[in-house]
Amino acid sequence: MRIALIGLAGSGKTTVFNAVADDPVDTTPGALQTETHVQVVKVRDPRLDACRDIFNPKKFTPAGLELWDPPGLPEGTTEGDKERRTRLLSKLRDADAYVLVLRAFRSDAYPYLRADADPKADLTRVVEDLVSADFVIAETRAEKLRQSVQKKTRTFEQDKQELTVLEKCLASLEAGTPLSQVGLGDAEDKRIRGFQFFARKPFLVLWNGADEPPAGMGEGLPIPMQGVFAMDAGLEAELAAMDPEDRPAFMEEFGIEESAAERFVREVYAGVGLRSFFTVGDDEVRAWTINAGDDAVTAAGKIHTDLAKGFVRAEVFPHEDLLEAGSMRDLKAKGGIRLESKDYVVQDGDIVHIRSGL
Ligand SMILES: Nc1nc2c(ncn2[C@@H]2O[C@H](COP(=O)(O)OP(=O)(O)OP(=O)(O)O)[C@@H](O)[C@H]2O)c(=O)[nH]1
Ligand SMILES: [Mg+2]
Repeated sequence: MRIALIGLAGSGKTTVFNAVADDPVDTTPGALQTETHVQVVKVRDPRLDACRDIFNPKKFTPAGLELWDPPGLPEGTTEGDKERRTRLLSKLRDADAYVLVLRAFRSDAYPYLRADADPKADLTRVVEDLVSADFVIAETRAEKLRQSVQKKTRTFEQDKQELTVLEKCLASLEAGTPLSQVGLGDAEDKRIRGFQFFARKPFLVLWNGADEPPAGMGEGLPIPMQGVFAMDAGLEAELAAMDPEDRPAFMEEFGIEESAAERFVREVYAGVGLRSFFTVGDDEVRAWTINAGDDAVTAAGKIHTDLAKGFVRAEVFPHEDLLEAGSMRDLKAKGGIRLESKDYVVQDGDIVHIRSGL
C-alpha cells in the first residue's frame, strides 16, 4: 500500500515523514527538496505478535505502509511552476492513497509565500490543483477519442465506451462534484482505471499544528476527505529523534499517549478502509494489507499473482481461534478450519492459506 504525503512546499511533509518513519532524513530549513523520500512504516499489530509466539517462525514480517515524501507542490503561476507541478503530480498518481498535509503552525524558519498560515485556503487550493490536473488528462484523452470515433476503426466500440465514461467524468470534474458520485459500473470503472484520477482515490487531511482543526474541515470539496486528523509534527519529529529512554518523560509532559507512527498508521487504516490478514507457518508469520471488502482471490494476489491465477480454495480461520486452540494441530482436530471459495470476503484478522492449482 503506497501512501503519499501531498501538500504545498513548507507544509511540513518531511517533518511528518520524520515523525513517522524509522530513519529520519536530513532537513535543512529553507532548502529546496527535489527528491521523493520513501520508507516503509511498519504496522505494529499485537495480534500478529501473538501468532508469532505460537510458531516461533524463521521469519517474521509485519505489514508495512510505503510512505512517500515528495517535494512540495509549487504554488507559482509561471510556465516553469506549472510544468513542475504537472510532472510531480503525474508521479504521485501511482500512490494508492494520499495524506494531504496542511500548514497550521507558525514558523519563520521556512520561506512561505504568505506570512500567515491559512490551512483552509491551502486545502482548497491543493484539491483544485488535483481536480484540474485530472481534468486535463481526461480532456486530452477525450479529445483524441472524439476524433477517432468519427471513423469506424477497429477499436470503435471500445473507444465509444471510453469516451462516454470520460464525458461523464469531465462533467463532474467541471461541476466540482465528487467523481466518486458518478455511478460507474465495473466495466466503466475498468475503462478509466488506468488514468489514476486523484479524484477517485482516498484522501485524508493531516492538520499539522498544535491546535485541533476547526469543525467542518475538509467538507464540501470536489474530492471528499475520508478523514481529518491533527498532528503537531514538529513536536512529534523531535520526540522520534530522541533516545528511547528519554521518550516516556517527554510524552508524559506533552500528554502524548501513542507514537506518531502508530497513530498515523491507525488513521490511514481507518480512513482508507484497510484491513490485515495473516499467513502463518514455521517458515514465516506475516501480515498483509488489503482493502475492506476484498475477496479471497484479491488477497491471494497480494501474496503472489500465481496464487490468484491458480486459486482453488482458501483455508480460513479467525486468528482468535488459533490463539484459543494453542496450535494448528488442536485447531484442525476441532474442525476449526473452513474452506472458502473465490468470492469470500476476507475479514480483518483472518488467517488464510491459499490452495492453488498452479
Ligand atoms: N513549529 C513548527 N514547525 C514546523 C512544523 N512542521 C514543520 N515545521 C517547520 O516548517 C519548515 C518546513 O517543514 P518541512 O517538513 O521541511 O516541509 P515540507 O513540506 O517537507 O517542505 P518541502 O519539502 O519544501 O515541500 C521546517 O523549518 C520545519 O521545521 C510544526 O508542526 N511546527
Ligand atoms: Mg519536504
